[in-house]
Amino acid sequence: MARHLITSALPYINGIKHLGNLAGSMLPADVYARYLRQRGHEVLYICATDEHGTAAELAAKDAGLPVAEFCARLHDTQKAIYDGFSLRFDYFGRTSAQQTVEITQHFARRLLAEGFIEERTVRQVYSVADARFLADRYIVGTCPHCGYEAARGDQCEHCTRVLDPTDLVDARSALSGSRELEVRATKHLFLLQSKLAGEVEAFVDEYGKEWPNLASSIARKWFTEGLHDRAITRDLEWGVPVPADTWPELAAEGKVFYVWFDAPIGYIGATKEWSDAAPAGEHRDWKSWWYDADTTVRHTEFMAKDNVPFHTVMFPATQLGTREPWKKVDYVKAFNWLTYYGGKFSTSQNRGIFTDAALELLPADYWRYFLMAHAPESDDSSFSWELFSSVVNKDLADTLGNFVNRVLTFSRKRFGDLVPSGHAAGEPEHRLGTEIARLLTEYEEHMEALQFRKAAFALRGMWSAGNSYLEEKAPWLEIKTDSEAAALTLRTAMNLIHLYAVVSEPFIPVSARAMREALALPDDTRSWMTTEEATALDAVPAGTAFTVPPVLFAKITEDDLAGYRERFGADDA
Ligand code: B3M
Ligand code: ZN
Repeated sequence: MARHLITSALPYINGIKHLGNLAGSMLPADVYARYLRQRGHEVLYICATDEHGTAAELAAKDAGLPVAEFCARLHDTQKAIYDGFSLRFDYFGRTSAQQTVEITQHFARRLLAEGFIEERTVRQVYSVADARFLADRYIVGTCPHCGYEAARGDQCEHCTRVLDPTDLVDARSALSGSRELEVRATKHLFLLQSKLAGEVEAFVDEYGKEWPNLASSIARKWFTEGLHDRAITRDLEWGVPVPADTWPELAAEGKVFYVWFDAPIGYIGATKEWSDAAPAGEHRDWKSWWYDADTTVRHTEFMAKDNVPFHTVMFPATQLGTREPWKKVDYVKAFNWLTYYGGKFSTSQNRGIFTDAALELLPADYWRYFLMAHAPESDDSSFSWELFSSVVNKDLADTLGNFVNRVLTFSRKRFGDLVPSGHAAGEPEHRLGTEIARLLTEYEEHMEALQFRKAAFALRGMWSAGNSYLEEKAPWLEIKTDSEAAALTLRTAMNLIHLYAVVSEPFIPVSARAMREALALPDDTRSWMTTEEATALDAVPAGTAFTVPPVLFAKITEDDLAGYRERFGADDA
C-alpha cells in the first residue's frame, strides 16, 4: 500500500474549458485516483484554478468585472462543471488563496538566501497615462511584418511572429489606449536557472527514466538548448506580491510574481488549503505529502504536453534551489492533443465542445468513457460526432447497457425479483470465469501503467465476454426445455453485472453505482474483485433481491447526430 499524491494541471481561470483540456489532465487523473482508492491505496487528488497572469486580467476586463470577483465567479463555475463530470478531487483550491501566496513568497526568500535569485535592471515600456510599466501583452500596435493592427507586444496573432514591444508601429497601451509610452529602466527578479542546470538534468536523468517518452523527451530538449535565467516578476495588478520585507523597492512598485512561478506552487498551496479545511476532529497533514515526505509517497502529475517543460524543468529547479526537502514529481503522465475533426478546438470560430455544453447534452459517463477510450496518449486523437456516437452506441448502449437491461428484465419476468438458483456452474461458466479473470488482470496491468486506452479496451472486453456468453447460452431458449439451466445463465450474468459495477467505476462512476444498486447485496462494501472472485463469479448468491434500473445509456440517433454537427460545427472537409 502506497500513499499516492495525484495532481492534474491547474485549469486556467480565464474561461470555461473545452473537452480537450479535460481529456488531457483532470479526467485521467480522476480515473487513476479512483482506481487507486479502490485498490486500497491512500490517495490525495489535488487540483485548483490557476488564477494569475495577464490572461486573467484581460478576461476580467472583457467581462467588465474586477479581477478578484471575476476569478471567484469563474472558480465556482468551473468547480460546478467538474462536479458534473464526477471528478472527485480531495480538494479543488485556488492559486490566489493565501496559502499559495505565502508558500510562493517563502520559496522566493529561500531562493534568494541560497543565491538563486538576483535583481536585474531591464528596460521596459512605461505608460505615463496608466502610471505603470506594461507587460508585453499589454502593449498593442501594428505588426511591422504583416501590418495587422492589433498585434500584441509579445506576438502577432495574425502572422504568429514573435515580437518585442518596441517593434510595434503606433504602439499604445491595451489598458487605456494611450500612446504616451516611454522605455524606462526597471528592476525585476531573475531565477538563476543556469546555476541549477546540472542538478535539474541529474533529476531528469534519475526520475525521468520511468516517465513516458513524451514527457522525458520534452524535458531533455531543454537541456540541449541550455537552461537560461528567467525573469520571475511582472508588472501586474493581480498576482502574488513580491514580499515587501525582502524586496521593498520592487514591492513598492507593485511587482508580482510571474504566473508560472506560483502556479506549480499552487499544488502545494492547495494541499495546505485542504489541510486547513479539515473538519473538527480530523487531522490533515499537508506537509507529510510535500515536505520531507516519507518514501512511500508517490507523486503523479497529469498534463498536456505544452505544460511539460514547466513541470519537469522549471518547477524542479525552483524546488531544488530552495535547498529544502520538497517532494518532487515521480511520474509525469503527459498527453497529446485532442483535436476536433483534426483541427484545433477554437472558441472564436465556434469549433469544438466546451465542458458546460457537453454536460447539457449528455451525462458525464458518456464523455468520460469516450474521452478515455480515445485518450490522446501515443498520438493526437480526433473527436468527431460520428466516432463519438458510434462508440457510445456500440460500447455503452449495446455492449454494456443492453446486457444489463436484458438480463435483469428477462430474469424478473421468468423468475421474479430474486436472483434465481438453478444448476451448478458448468463448463461454459468456467470458461467465462477464466476469460474474465484474464481480462481483469490485463485491465489492472494497464491501469497500473497509466495506459488508459488499453485499460478501456480490456474493460470493454469484459463487457463483450458477457454478451458472448449470453448468446451462447441463450436463456430465452433454455427456459423452454430446462428452466434450471436458464436460471444458472441468468445468475451468472447477474454476477457479471456486479463485477462490471465494481471494476467499471473509475471510468463510469454514475452508471457503475446504478448497476451496483440494482442488486441488493447485504452490506456490499467490496471495492475490487480478486482473480479468484472473478473466476468464480459467485459473489451474488441466488436469492439476492434485485430491481431493474432505467436504461443505462440511451442511443444517439441520426437526428441527434445531425443536430450536434450543426450546432457545434463539423467541417470535416
Ligand atoms: N494553467 C494550464 C494552461 O492553462 C496551466 C497549468 C498550470 S499547472 C501548474 O495551459
Ligand atoms: Zn504580423
